[in-house]
Amino acid sequence: MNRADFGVIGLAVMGQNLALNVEGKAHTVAVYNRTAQRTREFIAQKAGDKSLIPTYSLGDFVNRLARPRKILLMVKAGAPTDAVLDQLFPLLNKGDIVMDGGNSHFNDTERRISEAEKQGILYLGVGISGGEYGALHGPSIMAGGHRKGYEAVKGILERIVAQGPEGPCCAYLGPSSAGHYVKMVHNGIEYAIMETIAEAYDLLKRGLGMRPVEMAEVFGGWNRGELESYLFEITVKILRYQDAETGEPLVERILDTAKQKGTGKWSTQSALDIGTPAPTIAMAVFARLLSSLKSERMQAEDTLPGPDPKFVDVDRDTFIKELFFAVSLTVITAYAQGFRQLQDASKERGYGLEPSEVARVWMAGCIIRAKLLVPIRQAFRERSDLPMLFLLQPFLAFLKEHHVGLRWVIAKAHDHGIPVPIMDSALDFLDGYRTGRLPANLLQAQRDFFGAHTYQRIDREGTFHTQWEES
Ligand code: NBP
Repeated sequence: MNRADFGVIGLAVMGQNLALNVEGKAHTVAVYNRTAQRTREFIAQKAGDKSLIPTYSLGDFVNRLARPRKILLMVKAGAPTDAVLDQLFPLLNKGDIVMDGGNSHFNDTERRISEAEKQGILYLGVGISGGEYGALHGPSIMAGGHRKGYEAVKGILERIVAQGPEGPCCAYLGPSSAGHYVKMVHNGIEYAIMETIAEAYDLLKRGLGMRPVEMAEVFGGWNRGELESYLFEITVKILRYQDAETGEPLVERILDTAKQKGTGKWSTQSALDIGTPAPTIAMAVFARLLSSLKSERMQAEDTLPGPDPKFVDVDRDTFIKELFFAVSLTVITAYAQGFRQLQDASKERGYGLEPSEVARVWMAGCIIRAKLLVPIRQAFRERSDLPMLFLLQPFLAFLKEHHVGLRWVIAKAHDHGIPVPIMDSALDFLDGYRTGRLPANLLQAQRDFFGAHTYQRIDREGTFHTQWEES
């Protein structure tokens, strides 16, 4: 019987394209999907003369794989993934390799690794980024879990991922749930960058009165410079896209309610759990939540006071120039917070993450791929324990030169009542980080006043409590 050297479970958009990608690199791929019709359609439409083996039961799927089996799971995260694993594990043998390529929560991955270990299955939590196109042509893959399992699939993964300026965009990032944790923070940074771009769009639109095609020119110019990245590239294409029915820019016909699948929220929840400040990523999640209150916002627009959003006495070219710096600083801050979260999580969870390696894997294939990752990687190569990107060049010089621009843009936005929560949070984070004495002394006094929570002093050692008033 012809056996496959790779197997894919889950034939929605990601699974199909990854199966085709692996097959295209001279492998025979066995495929299985819960709903048989999807498998039939996939084979009928996409298989042609390809080396794909359709299977219609997990038992058959497992039997058609050469050992040790190499299986990639691309099903919906959460209960569906558990449902598949519950059926799959009993069918496998010691030494088989299971990769979960879905956006699984890192706690789920740790639990599944423990389950797999009982049977000697080599389990990998594998974050995959790049969407539908990346899955077919070259994604970025962030792997974690059983190292020996990774070594067994490394050759295949390196051939199917995007080839970046510094090699294939995949790596073993650490034990346990390291891969899924890094993917989660990747998505948190993605939320923040997307929201930053959306704020710039709003300022250009409502502040300067620009049309989408004009904005496309602005973003296109930025994308040819230091902000060159996938998210700016697609924004330019979106702004240029005309709706066939109305002849207007399609973006202006899209409902302004942002949905989410949860990875940004998880990233923020984990930042809170490990006690790392990542307010810009958190604010991007809250901004999406605020956007979901559409009907309330529509009512409030007629009720709550605020200034006219249209800028007066603002030179258009000057504003666009400063906005570039404001956006750049906010984007760098999102990366800075994300990398700091990864470093803190790595310490707490024992991942042993190498930030420069994470930057390398993000250089191509993934949604946050950007030219900026070149200096970011360099910074972490110089100092892998660098606590804050802005402490090193070229980021320090850029901040020195342009923080005034960020302040000015935010001030203009506030003067005109245009919300810029991500830019705000970035500036507040930077100002907080550079403030040697924050007003937290007053918080400590308040905590001690009402809860006898004690405080420390700056002029002597020890822990103190004060009876703040006569009882
Ligand atoms: P979906 O996330 O939409 O999942 C659909 C797949 O899950 C189908 O194969 C479906 O089988 C299967 N499935 C479900 Br739903 N419940 C199941 C169950 N109880 N038992 C067995 N199979 C079940 O597909 P996707 O968008 O291709 O994403 C796959 C994974 O990759 C997800 O974890 C996603 O978060 C992650 N991811 C997606 C992207 C992206 O751009 N879409 C990017 C990166 C990562 P059925 O056909 O029988 O319903």
